[in-house]
Amino acid sequence: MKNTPEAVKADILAKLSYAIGKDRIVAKNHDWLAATILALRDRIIDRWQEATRDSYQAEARRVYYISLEFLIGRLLRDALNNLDLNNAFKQALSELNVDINLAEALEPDAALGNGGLGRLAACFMESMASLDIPAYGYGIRYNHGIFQQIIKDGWQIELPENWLEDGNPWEFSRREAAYKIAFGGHVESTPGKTAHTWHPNEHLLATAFDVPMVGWRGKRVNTLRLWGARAVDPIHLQAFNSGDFDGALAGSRNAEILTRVLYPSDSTPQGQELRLRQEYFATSAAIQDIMRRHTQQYKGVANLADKVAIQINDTHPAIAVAELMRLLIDIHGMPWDTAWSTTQKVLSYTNHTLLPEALETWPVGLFERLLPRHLQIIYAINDLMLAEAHNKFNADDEFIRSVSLIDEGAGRRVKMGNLAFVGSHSINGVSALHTELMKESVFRDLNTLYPGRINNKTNGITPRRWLHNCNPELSKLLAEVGGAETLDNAEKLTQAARIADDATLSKRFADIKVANKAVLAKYVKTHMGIDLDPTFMFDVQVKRIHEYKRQLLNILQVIDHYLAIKANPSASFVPRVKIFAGKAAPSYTQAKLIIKLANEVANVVNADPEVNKQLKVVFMPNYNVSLAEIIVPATDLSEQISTAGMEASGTGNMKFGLNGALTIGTLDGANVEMRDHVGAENFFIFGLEAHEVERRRAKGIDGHGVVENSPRLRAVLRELSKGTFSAGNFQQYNAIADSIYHGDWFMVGQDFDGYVEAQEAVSKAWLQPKDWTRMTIRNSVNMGWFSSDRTIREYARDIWKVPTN
Ligand code: D6G
Repeated sequence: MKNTPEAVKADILAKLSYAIGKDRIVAKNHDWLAATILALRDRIIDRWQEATRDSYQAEARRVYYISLEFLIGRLLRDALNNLDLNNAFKQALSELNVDINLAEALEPDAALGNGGLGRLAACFMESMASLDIPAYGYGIRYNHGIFQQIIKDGWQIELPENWLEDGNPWEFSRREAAYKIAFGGHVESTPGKTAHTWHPNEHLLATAFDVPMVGWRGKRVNTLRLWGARAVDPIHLQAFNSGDFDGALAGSRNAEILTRVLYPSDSTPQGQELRLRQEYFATSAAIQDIMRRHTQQYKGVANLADKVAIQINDTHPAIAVAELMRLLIDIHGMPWDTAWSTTQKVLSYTNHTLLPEALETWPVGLFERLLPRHLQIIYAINDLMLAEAHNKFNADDEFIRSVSLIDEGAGRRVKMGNLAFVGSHSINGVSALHTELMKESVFRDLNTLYPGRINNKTNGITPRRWLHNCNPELSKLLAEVGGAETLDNAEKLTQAARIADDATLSKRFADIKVANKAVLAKYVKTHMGIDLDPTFMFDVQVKRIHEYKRQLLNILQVIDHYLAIKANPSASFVPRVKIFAGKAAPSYTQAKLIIKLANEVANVVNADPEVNKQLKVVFMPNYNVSLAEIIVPATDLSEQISTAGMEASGTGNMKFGLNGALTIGTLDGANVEMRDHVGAENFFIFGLEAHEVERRRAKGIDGHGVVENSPRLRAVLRELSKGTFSAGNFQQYNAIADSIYHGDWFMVGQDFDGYVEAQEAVSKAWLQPKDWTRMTIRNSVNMGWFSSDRTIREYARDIWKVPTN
């Protein structure tokens, strides 16, 4: 296939006519987008098939990444750049009088994820293809990705997001990959036999939709397989004909509900059950597909552990342990011990959080009702493990309670984190600090029982999307100075360090930032009507809204700054724009109140002529991957200010650093390693450290005392209760003040003064533009280690035992 602009142009026109059915005289931008994607897709498919052939012929070990989230965002730009077809397509389209940017903006942002965990899965898919690993992603084809956020009167409102409404030209439905997923019923056992027969009372079908994942320079194209749900019998005709329309369509309805939304709210028992059903659905379909592919090729499962490596992304797919055991024993007739050692060799688990509420547990009753055979298997694994604990250590009750797969307190529950741990040969954390804390806290006793399984794999980001695609001018400069190989190996970006010592190059570096800020300012003006001045410092905190991420700390500091300006309006302050964006979980009331506060502070600040010449505040609605691609390159200061010990890694921190933002942050997650790489003198650290947080919590915190000791915080909280940001409603933010006064769990009060001081240090640094630029360059060129290529090489070497290229 030719890739000249002429050839591309002819192909796009052919697609427009024969696939879309439109003449160019009436074609709209969405038609051009579809025709462009189809023309590009043809250029991907050959490589895709080659990769499929290659993995069959080479009999190589395949890697499977099971994740309930894949936040892939738009795919057009990624694929164009990774195949080096950007210019050819741009020229072809411009000859057709189509603005590629306008067409591209119509591509839906595939938001099959919530935040960092899902975006990590997407970066990993790209890196696995770029490193030539035969890898498959498995997830769910949710009809509605993460909700669309609008802000009304300062409050978050959730609207459904309809990314599939107009079809998805990237996906291929694979009818041959359809699996029965069962629920409920009972289990039949035969005395003396390990294999059992499960008689479920409910079935539905999982059907595959494949999306190609293109690696850098088109090295390899892998598959992201997303499962849709269908009823086994879409309609019971007899019931329908007898007038029972609801009953006739119940199967279809149940199947449809299953993949409707990502993260059904689990505040109701129905929502909880649906989530467990989703998890089992996706995991069972993936494991059945893996077994199908393997047996098709190797005519049996004896060598499964040699040929298959499955990564469980967080606890959501942890049921894989019991499902793989079930299939090996009940369907393939493997003896228990062989099945167990096979399962452990095949599976590995990534832990993403130490927050107890995020380490899933399911009521035993629910489990028994939906997955009776799996519960039996889990009990059997538990019995064997607890016996081992007794034999090895003469374990006491507390130890047994901690390692057990069943939580016997307040209603019996199955502990999915523990299940994933015992069923895996590798359990990894996502930053050095997080991994250490994991060993000391959640998995302390399991780590004693099974030492050596816990290891660290610090997260990473793909430099293709997060530098080359979103910040092409900076990518060009870095490659020009550091060498073209920096594009292939981001760790070589250090070769561009001399930019910092060269006045002309430094100026170019700084100018690129200003140009990116102008693009963001224009976006904000168009979408929100707010004027931003690109010479202000762009101080940004964008991520999910959560108390531990402490957007509140940031907003309180904004109020402190506002009060300082009001007290002395003629003084000159470093001009800043405070930018916030992020979604709060629909049932997370406190997080939604924080969004309200951010918006109201923005309204007051932006409308006050005494203040808005030196300070602006913006809350950008509907944060998603595409918005991040505009914000990240335009950021001067990156806010990574979580309560120490609570952010497992973070990946936003890396994206900003790579694009030349300075970080203000706590010693949490990957911030610690980032500071080590870029040098403490180029990083603004403040606040309590993880062990101190733990110590204070254990001792108990006098919130009133904390506020008493900080006059500035006191003044800020007084302002909240005066109704300045709530049109005179004095009670509006009581819950926020209470969170500090009553225990200050997230250390917002205790870190406030330190944060304000660190912000003052930032302002001081900004006043020395040459030094500031030097620091930003040092941050950018030293971030290459945080490439997801490095992370994936480590997974491949230490966990999956597969080669990389
Ligand atoms: C992907 C890539 C395509 C291949 C298909 C089925 O869509 O080339 O034919 O998967 O492959 P298996 O699932 O049968 O391995």
